[in-house]
Amino acid sequence: MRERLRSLREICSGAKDVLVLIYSNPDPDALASALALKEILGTDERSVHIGYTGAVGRPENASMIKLLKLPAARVTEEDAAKYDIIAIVDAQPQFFVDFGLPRCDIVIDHHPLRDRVRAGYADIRPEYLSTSAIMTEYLRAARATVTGNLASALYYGIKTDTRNFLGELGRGDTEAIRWLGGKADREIVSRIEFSQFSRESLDYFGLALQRRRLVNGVIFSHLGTVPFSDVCVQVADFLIRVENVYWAVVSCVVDDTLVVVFRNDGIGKDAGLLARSAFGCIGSAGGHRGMARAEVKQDAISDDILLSDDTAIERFVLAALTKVDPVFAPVLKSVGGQSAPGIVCSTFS
Ligand SMILES: [Mn+2]
Repeated sequence: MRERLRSLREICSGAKDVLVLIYSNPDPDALASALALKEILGTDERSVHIGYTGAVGRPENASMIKLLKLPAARVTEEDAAKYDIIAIVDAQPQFFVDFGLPRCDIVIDHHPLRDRVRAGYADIRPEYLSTSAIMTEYLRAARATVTGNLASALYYGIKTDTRNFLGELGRGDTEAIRWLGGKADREIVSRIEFSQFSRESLDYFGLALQRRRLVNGVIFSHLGTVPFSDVCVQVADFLIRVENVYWAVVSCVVDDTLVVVFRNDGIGKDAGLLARSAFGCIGSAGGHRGMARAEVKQDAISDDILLSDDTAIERFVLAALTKVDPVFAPVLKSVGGQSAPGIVCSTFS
């Protein structure tokens, strides 16, 4: 670690402005890792800024930023271009699809390596479940001051990425958890954890329950227009936990996009395949066996089906699903829709 720390600092020698960049919407592991890197690289002569390319979505992430006073802000491509050094944490340059990276000097991440990373300094450890655990090692090697806030951020970052320490923890993760455990402020951590739902989201939960269709273990609910698709995800995560439900599909409309979120009980089903087969040829769709998501723009849907028409969208979504899997047919029937023969999207998309 000493050697790594030395080369990491060497890359930054002479740099006055460093940007720690988080790809897309900031999540706890990325935020905590960025804060740790700021602590390691910041000096009297060098300022380190934390920026993200997306937006703060989930209420617990907003609450983490607020409670831990995290100095993170959204950055544009133009902003990023002004820095001497750009460091990426919890992501790799190849992940950046809708953001033109002006440069990339440092990469510290735990995701599997997708492609060779071109950066002055790269530390990628797929055997770790979080970047926060890697950053904890840097802090320890640097003998840096770890405040209660920084320890809490890292502890929560690991907790989130390991799904409450339940993942297959490696030695690095376990050691970081042990070390941070005594330093993190448990009260702040639980306050962040208990802000999972925004007050506004309660209205959509109400709507979701009212509009739910539950037939033979398949539950479907269309929320109509919502401000953020996160609420759609939260409702789906909730509905799949209902007894004897093995498929939960929740749809909503955000701006000009229909979002469909899939969850199942994980037994002999493939949510990603279903999403791709039903919507892959008219929009973007994908995911894992247990959870998936599809997004379809209004332009890709025929003119007589408007995203603002809740009944038409319910039938449209369920008809597309029924074409792929007949388990959705009874739900489609319950909304007055009819299954029509049609082409199933390529399952290889
Ligand atoms: Mn992570």
